[in-house]
This record gives sequence, C-alpha cells and structure tokens, in this order.
Amino acid sequence: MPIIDLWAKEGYLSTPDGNSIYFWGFAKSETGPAQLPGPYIIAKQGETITVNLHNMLSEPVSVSFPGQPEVLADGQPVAPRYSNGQLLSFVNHAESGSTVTYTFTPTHPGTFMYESGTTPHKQVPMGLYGGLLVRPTDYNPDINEYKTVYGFGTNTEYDREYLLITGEIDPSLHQAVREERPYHVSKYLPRYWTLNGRCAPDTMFLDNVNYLPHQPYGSMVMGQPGEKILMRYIGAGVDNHPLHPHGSHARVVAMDGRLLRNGSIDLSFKRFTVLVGAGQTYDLIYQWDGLGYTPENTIPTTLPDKRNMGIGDAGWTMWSGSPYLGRKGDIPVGVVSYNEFGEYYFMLHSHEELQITNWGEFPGGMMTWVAIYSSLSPDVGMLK
Ligand SMILES: [Cu+2]
Repeated sequence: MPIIDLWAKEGYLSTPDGNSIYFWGFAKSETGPAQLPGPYIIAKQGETITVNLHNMLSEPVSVSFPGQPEVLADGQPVAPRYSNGQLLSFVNHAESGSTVTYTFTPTHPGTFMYESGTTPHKQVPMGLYGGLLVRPTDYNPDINEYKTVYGFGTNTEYDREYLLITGEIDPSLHQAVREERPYHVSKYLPRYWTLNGRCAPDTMFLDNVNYLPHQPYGSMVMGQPGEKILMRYIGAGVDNHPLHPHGSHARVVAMDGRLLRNGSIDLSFKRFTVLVGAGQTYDLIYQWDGLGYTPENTIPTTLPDKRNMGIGDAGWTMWSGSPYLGRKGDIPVGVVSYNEFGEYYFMLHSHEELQITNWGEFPGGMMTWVAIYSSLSPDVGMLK
C-alpha cells in the first residue's frame, strides 16, 4: 500500500524576469524544499493509498482529493471544519505543527489533482496543489496494449506521457500573505502564468535543474514522429486557460478523469484548443505524423508550413532549416543557429495572449514546446 508524505512549507519561487515570490507548497520530506506544483502522486485503481500531511505553516492546512470517493481522515470520513461558525476547511485539516492522515481507494483510472481544502481561494493560488495519476488495474508499461491511460481496449494506448499543470500568480496575494496583511480576492490580478510551476522560458529546462530548487518539473514535451504522446492537463489555478499544441490536433480521450466512451462507442474527439477550466483535467493523445512523414517514408515530400515551425516573423531560430527530420538544410534568412539534432519544435501555449507574458513582457508565461526528434531515448517522457 503506497504511503506518501507531504510537508506543507513556505519557499520562494523564481521567475525568468528575476523576481522572487514567496509561496506555499508541498515538500517530499521534512527537510526538502516546498515545491510548485507539489510532488505528483501515482496511485493504482483499486489500491488504497495513504497520504500523511505534515503542516509546517502557521495556519491550518488540509488536502482535498476531488473525484476520489470515501476519503478518510485519521480513519474517519472527511467532514467540513468550521471556525467561529464560518467554513474553514472542506475536509479535516492539520493544525500548524501537526499531521493528518488521509486514506482512499481510487475507483477510476485517470488524471486528477489534489489541492488545499482550507481557505482554498488563498491557499490554492499560494501553491498548495499537485497532480494525482491513477493507473488502471491492468496497467503494464512493458506491453503496448496494456500501457494505457484507462485500461485495455479503451483506445488510450500511449508511448510517452507528460503532466502539464496550469497555474497563475498574483504577486500581491503572495506579498500580502508573507506580510500577514488582508487581501481582497476581488482584486485578484495575476502577473505570471505557469506550467508545472514555471514561467517560460524556464518551462523548457529539464526536471530538477539546481537553479530552480522549488520548481523541479520541466514541461518540454518530447517524442518521435508517429508516437502517441499523452498530455495530461490539470487546471490548478483560479482562471481558465485555452491550451493548444501546434503541429497537430490532439485527441481528447478523457475529461475530469472520465473516459469519453459510451459502452462500445468511442466518444474521443480531435481538438486544436481545449479550455482547461479551474479544477478540470484533460487527457489528450497527440501524434505528430504530418508533412508526409510515415515510418516507411521518413523523408517527407512536402515542405513544412514555416508558420508551424518557429516563434514568428521575428526569425525561425527554432527550426533546423530542413524539412527532413534529423538532417540539416539551408539556413533561412535571419536564422543564426541550427537545432542540435535537427528536431522540429512546435509551440504549446495558452491562447490567451496575456498569459504568455511575464508581467507584461512577451514571450513568457504559460508556454512550452513539443519537440519531435528523429530518435529519442525510451526513458524520456516516463512518469514513475
Ligand atoms: Cu498557438
């Protein structure tokens, strides 16, 4: 039975424009750094999981698990908690300096989140949230037909998987909490928008880079032509975010941890942009096999539409200069360097354009890339 320990702590986030922002997050250990988002939790359908929440913050904190039935806190069904007749927590909380133990048994595979259930309008934007993945009972990563999001025969096989958690930061909220001043939710005005707790271009760094100790998860999506790339979106912020990857439409196979299927009828559908609402999750399978590429014909015969290949008219520096994966072509006018491996880059971003800035400066915010390589290690894009 998996046992997870989460330590609610304070820390400081880095943003690419040099800002440092006080936040609250979950750490993996008592001495480890608070992180944004919290450590992702991998559970298995039908298998009981225990989460110990250790509260090192100065006020009560709880964890709620939306979509999980019959959650127990210290062995009793979770129940709301009140303070002076006012609702304080949706579920049992841990007082400052104490611990509460939650147990539950996921009934459905899929993509879920966990988040603070105590003054959530403050504590969730402060950073107390994370991803919860539930594997189907028959999950087996070594057999293609059983390496699925929703189980054998559900048309949800995948080759690589990525978790992309959206969030946003209003620095005024964070400053008010640090200084223990009141903050009016009606004044909520984010200046930063995050994928896995980072703002672009930090989103493109690898996991666990030592200069982002509180933001361990990168969000570069990497794969090969034709592969089924699973993108698990989680809307952890207050706002809604229209996300899309360029290069191909993605197939939406599930929403809110529920497979889009009615009996034997597959209800999955292809979409360019999905609106990731606050608290919502999506499972999408992205396949890039455009431009005439097939495993039999690895040399595409059609020149790519350059608008799908770069940042914009400012220059095509994210393009190898070649329509041939893995080969180098002539450098277009204005380009100063090649991609190291001749890979293609497709932008993945919020289509609300303010959200791809860092405090008003473009580019930044909720933006990353899908990188398609001619060959890539099978270890990339595995969540364990
Ligand atoms: Cu776009």
